[in-house]
Amino acid sequence: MHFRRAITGCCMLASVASCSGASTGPYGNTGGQQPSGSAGGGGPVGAVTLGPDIRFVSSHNGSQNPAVDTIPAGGTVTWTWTGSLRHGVQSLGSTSFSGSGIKNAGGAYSVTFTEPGTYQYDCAVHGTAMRGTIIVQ
Ligand SMILES: [Cu+2]
Repeated sequence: MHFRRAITGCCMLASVASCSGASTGPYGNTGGQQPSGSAGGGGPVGAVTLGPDIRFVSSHNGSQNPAVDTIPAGGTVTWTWTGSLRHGVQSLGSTSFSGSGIKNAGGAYSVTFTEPGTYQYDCAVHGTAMRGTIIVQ
């Protein structure tokens, strides 16, 4: 059931590449949500994780359910599946984008947003219990 593949080597590479000061990782913040401000969660703009439980989390500012990310037009949002639950990025409303479909843990999905607007989404599995918003400027 458990695929070990090159996960260990991959993770080591990833941690070296992304370990620019945030040694505690994306969930290392003890207080839950970060205060809104320039410091944020320290991650890149447009990086959102799904899970490990029922939540979308902005790696940039720590916001969750909804995870709110603001990106420039032409910017890309990448969702990364964590934990063991299946999730899916599902666009809501009239300003829509292509959803990911339902993916297993370890999946990733990216969308480049060219048109300014506010894009609401939720989880194709968990519905509005998991929500996010992308603001494209
Ligand atoms: Cu979900």
